[in-house]
Amino acid sequence: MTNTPDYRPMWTELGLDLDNHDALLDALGQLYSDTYLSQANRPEGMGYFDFVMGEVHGLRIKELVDARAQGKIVVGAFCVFVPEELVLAANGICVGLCAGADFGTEEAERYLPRNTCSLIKSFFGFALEKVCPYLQASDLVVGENTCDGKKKAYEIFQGMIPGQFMALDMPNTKSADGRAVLKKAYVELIEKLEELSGTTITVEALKDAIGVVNAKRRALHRLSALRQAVPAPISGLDALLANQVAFYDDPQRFTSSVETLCDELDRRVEQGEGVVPASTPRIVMSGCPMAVPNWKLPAIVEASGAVIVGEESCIGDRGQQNLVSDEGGTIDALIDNLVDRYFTIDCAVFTPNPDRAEHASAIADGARADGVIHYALQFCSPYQIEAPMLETAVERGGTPVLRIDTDYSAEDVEQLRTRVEAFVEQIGG
Ligand code: BJ8
Repeated sequence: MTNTPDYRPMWTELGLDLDNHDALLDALGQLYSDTYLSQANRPEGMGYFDFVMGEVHGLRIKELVDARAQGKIVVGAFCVFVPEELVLAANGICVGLCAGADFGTEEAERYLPRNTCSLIKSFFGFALEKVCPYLQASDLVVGENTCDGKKKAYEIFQGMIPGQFMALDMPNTKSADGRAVLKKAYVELIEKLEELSGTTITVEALKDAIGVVNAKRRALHRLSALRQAVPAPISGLDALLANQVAFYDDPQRFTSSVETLCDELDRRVEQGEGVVPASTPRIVMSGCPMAVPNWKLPAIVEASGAVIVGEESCIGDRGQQNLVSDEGGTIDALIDNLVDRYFTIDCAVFTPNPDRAEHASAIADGARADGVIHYALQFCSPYQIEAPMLETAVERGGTPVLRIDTDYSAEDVEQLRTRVEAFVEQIGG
């Protein structure tokens, strides 16, 4: 992470704690270099993503600050149920806030029980240590009422960012009533966005926004499809990075960068060129989202001699599957279209949630996976409880599953390595 221009005045103005922020950037820079830059045979198209990561607290934040100065709003979101389409249609920019680093955990545990998942502790830690410029640059932070941990944590969290927070009420069943709850939540979000931005969302603006986000998803679908090739043309770590950057970057620039990357991967596939040999064991990851810079388990998997060829995850296929129809001539019709698409996200907070296991099996089959690793964060009841059901369904289709529960700390790295290596040996043999 190089920070060539001096962003410190901007960070100070945003209210960051510079000492804490320096410590975070130092740790991230080292981690990025060890995890990413050390990989062999990377596609040239990853250069863009390396640049974005190098400027993730610099140039991108400056773009947000400049956009605000020109009258745009910045909206931070914790969940893929917050429609970027609505934010764009309200002359806004949507950024992901879910944090993936073990930072500020001790501080967070002053407010949260120790048995809270790492993801929640991480966004608390980032806020308390004042190290997240995305949070500081957001006019509105939308927190969705999904799992109990998030719901209850938001009750405390909103007191830390007074006037900045909005709770998005979420259904917990995929019923007609549940659909109505989601639609009501989206209507309320529109009202809030219009109030904040001083604009009225028009049919035309919303259709444009749907087009922009659909194009981004199409590009990511193309990337997913290319990973099905044998040999895999890109590492799982690099594909994960592209999916992570989707939450921060300008959507149009991101789309064209992913398309450029995919053109290169297309050529690799045509020439039978892989990032690893064709005999490399192929793994699909399934489970909790992996927010930047949560690369611990994928790095262990790929260092163990396997390649990750798909993710059943919100930062992956679950979050990006399906497009929104732009058919319809009213805002109400377009909100229905949004609900149609977002209601297909098979997050484990829904009950029952049979589609997720089917989805994981379909990804594993499509990607010709030799094994699936189910990844759950410790204390994440929704994903931990679904794990055995998913394992049974995927193994019924003939693909072995390894279940892993972990957190963001480095304490279990050696233990994980041992388990993953044994699994890779089993499926590769
Ligand atoms: S749609 S997965 S982004 S809620 S890991 S905080 S579930 S205890 S993140 Fe998620 Fe939206 Fe669902 Fe996706 Fe709770 Fe589990 Fe922690 Fe989690």
